[in-house]
Amino acid sequence: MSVSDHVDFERFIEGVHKRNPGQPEFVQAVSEVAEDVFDYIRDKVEYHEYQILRRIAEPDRVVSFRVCWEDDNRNIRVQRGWRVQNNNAIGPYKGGLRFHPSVTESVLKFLAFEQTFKNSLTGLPMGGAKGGSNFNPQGKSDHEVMRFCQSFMTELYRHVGADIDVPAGDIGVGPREIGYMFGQYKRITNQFTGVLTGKALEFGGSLIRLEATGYGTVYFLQNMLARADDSVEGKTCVVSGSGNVALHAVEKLLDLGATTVTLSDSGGFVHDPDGIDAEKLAWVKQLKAERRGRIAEYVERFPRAEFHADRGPWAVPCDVALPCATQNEIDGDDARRLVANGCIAVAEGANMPTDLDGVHVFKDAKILFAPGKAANAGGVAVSGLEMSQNSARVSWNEAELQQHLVEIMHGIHERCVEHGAVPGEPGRIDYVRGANIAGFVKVADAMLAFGVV
Ligand code: NDP
Ligand code: 2IT
Repeated sequence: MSVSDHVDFERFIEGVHKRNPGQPEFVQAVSEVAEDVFDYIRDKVEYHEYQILRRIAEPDRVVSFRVCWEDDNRNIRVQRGWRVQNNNAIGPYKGGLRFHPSVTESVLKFLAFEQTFKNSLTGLPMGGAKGGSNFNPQGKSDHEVMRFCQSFMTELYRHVGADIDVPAGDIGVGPREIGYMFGQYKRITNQFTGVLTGKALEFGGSLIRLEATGYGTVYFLQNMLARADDSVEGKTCVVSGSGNVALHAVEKLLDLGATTVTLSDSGGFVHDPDGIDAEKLAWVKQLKAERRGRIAEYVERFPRAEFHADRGPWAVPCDVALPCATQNEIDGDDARRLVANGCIAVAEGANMPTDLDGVHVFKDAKILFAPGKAANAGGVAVSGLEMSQNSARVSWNEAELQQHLVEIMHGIHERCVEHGAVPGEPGRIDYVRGANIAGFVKVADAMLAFGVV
């Protein structure tokens, strides 16, 4: 960036800061994208004249609402719900719902902003949105979760629709919650439409949607390593999280001959130096899905492993790191530790798990670093395929869908390579820059076609 471009960039970020007080995650996500986009649009007058980035960084709308529900002790509980519809230039709004006590408007705005670029990268016609609530499903009974989901949908239904906005799952929202919300939408509207994705197979869900984010993240890793004449086989991997994304990433790593030595949750991480094999993985899946237990229980069942409370797994030496839990779980120090311990590749299964300092550490160290908006796009891509199947009232078979997912992840990798070449360093790809620019161009060109709206 030249000095005057840098001044423009600083002024832009200052404006974002001022307009979004108390929303650090949103400002962080916009800053990361703007760093690359400012450089790219330097000589592209129309993007400046039409204020494209400024407009993408202002959500189309933020809907905020009260969600009341009654717990099992008949106490009335009050939660906040939101849907952030960021941009629908290239398709209906699309993005998950997150139920977690850490959810704020800032978190959902950052996620909806990122989703806009991610969905564009998939090549499918989907705009960007995100929603959720500060409701904490942990420790709640099935009936409490059901009542909450029904109450949440009783407000949300008026803002969504198969051709308007199609939510799905995210942290704290899996098949159980999607079932309750779909049931309530159908009941209120008397319509059976593809208003949510991540549905069970019996009522319009798609095969491999559950696996798609974790598998896709590993496919992206595979593409990066293949381009560097390397492969996933034989790698030692550190994975965080123990939810949908983490466990399916571990499953695919195992398939491809890599060894995963860690898993985590908000209580801490487990380190299993022998590796998490198929039997152990099946046990963790059951622990999490059926018993909704804590990862600390792993060491009771597999005593050669160690549990470390209140810490992430980033000090464990590895070849590859896959952060699959939540935002800002890798800071600059974690990133420096990973690099010092010989990590050669990072693929983000979670959204924005690396903070800005950490991103710069990985970029400076020139390791292979795949940002979430590229690496974890497999989930929303298969959601897009679920929408297609719902519209056509068909169900594709597993082989077809697997093939689509592999091809879509390959296509995203190609788009990153096309836009991520580092000047003066032949062959090197900056995947962050590649993803930001490739994601931006499609949305920006659609917005230009619409004029000022
Ligand atoms: P799950 O709810 O299935 O699992 C989340 C995991 O992350 C749990 O192990 C959870 O631990 C842990 N976690 C959540 N919040 C925190 C926190 N504040 N600190 C430490 N650990 C935490 O969610 P997913 O696997 O679906 O989502 C994981 C990440 O992947 C998120 O960033 C999500 O946005 C992203 N993602 C998800 C997609 C999907 O299709 N599901 C698609 C693309 C991205 P605990 O149980 O203790 O809370
Ligand atoms: O962050 C994400 O891409 C998701 N949670 C999946 C969104 C979706 O609509 O499938």
